[in-house]
Parts: sequence; C-alpha cells; structure tokens
Amino acid sequence: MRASKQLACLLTIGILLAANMASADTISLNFAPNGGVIGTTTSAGVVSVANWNDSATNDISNPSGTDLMDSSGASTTLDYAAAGFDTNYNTNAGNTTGDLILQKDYLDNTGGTATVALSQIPYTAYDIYVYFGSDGGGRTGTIGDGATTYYFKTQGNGNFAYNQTTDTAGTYPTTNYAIFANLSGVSQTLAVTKGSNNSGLFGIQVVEVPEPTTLSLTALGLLGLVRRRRKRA
Ligand SMILES: [Ca+2]
Ligand SMILES: [Ca+2]
Ligand SMILES: [Ca+2]
Repeated sequence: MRASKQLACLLTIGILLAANMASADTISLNFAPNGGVIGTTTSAGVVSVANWNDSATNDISNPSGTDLMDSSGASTTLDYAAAGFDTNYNTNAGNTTGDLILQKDYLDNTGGTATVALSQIPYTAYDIYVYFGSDGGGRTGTIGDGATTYYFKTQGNGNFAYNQTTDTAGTYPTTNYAIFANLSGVSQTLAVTKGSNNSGLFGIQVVEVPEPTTLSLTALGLLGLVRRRRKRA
C-alpha cells in the first residue's frame, strides 16, 4: 500500500473512531448547594457537555436524586445519594463560564470520609470523573472508588483550570479532578477523605466507554473495504 493511501486509510479510521467516541453518552452532576447552577444550555466539564443535572440549591449537604438526564437531555436510570458531608461551601470561582460555575460551590467534608453512591448506572463500561476542591489551597485529601485511591492537594481560590491527579503513592499533587477509568457494574461509591483540612466535591461525570469489540469490528470492516477498493482499481 502506498504511503498516501495508507495515510488516507488511517485518517478515515481515525475519523470513524472519533465519531464513535463522540456518540458515547455522558451523565453530568453538579453539586449546587448554594445556587451555583449550570443548567441545561451551558457546557462544562473536562468532557465538555451541556444538560448538567444540578443538585438541590437549598443549603443541603447530602443531596440525592433519581433518573438523571444524559448530555442529550434524555432521562436515564442513574440515581445518586450523598452521605457523610458535614456542610457545604463556596469558592470565589464566579459564574462567567460553566467550568467556573461547576467549581463555585461544593459539598464539604470537614471530618472523616464522605461518599456519593451511584446506582442504576445505565452503561456497560464507563469512566467516572470526580471534581473536588475547596476555597482554601494546599489542603490534602484522597478520592477513591473502593479499588483505586488518588491523592490530591486543593488548588484553592486562585486556580480553576482542570488538573488531574493520577497519584496513588501519596505525593499529593495540586489538582482538582480524578478519573476512575473503564469501570463496569450498575453501582459505584466514590469516597472523599479529609487530609490536612476540609475539602469536598464540586461534581461528577459518568462517561460511557464505547465497547472495544464494536470499535475493532468497525475498524476491521473499514480496512476490508479499503483493501477491496484497492484491488478493483
Ligand atoms: Ca433510577
Ligand atoms: Ca464527614
Ligand atoms: Ca458545584
């Protein structure tokens, strides 16, 4: 196969894979105990999508909800329930963008461990993005899903850019989100544990992972098509 044709083939497969990735659904949950509502038309998150589900805004520290909508606005089965948060609080992130509103208010854990239980997760395979922080910088803590625990130090009021912790060794990088990748099962419990001072959760995204078998078959099918066309030419 000539280099130009190889490139064209790879590009086509890349575009197809990208299209398949983009078709994956996302369910986004923003904790908005003090009114930091993202709503349905504003995009936010590392996986930047609209149609966020905002938690109750009436100064509640342990909200729950049922049948959250996905990023297309369609209702899903996903339910959630927070427990062990002691209060809620604000940063000075403001409200000029969805990403800032996400980090404006949060469920605050001032002692021990607090959890968010997700149930009736509608996807076969998925990643969970958890956004955490506080109004104060340099506060240590951990975020875990029962299998993996990531360490973090809060970014505080001076930095609302997205920075991911992948630290499982206890070096506490200054970050504001973690990804629990390639999970399966209908329920998960995410736990934030206080370190040096209180911190909490801004929000969560559950992102469907396209099934590898479907992707592989599609890619193989396309390769076959390209080869057949080459033979005819
Ligand atoms: Ca449900
Ligand atoms: Ca607590
Ligand atoms: Ca929030």
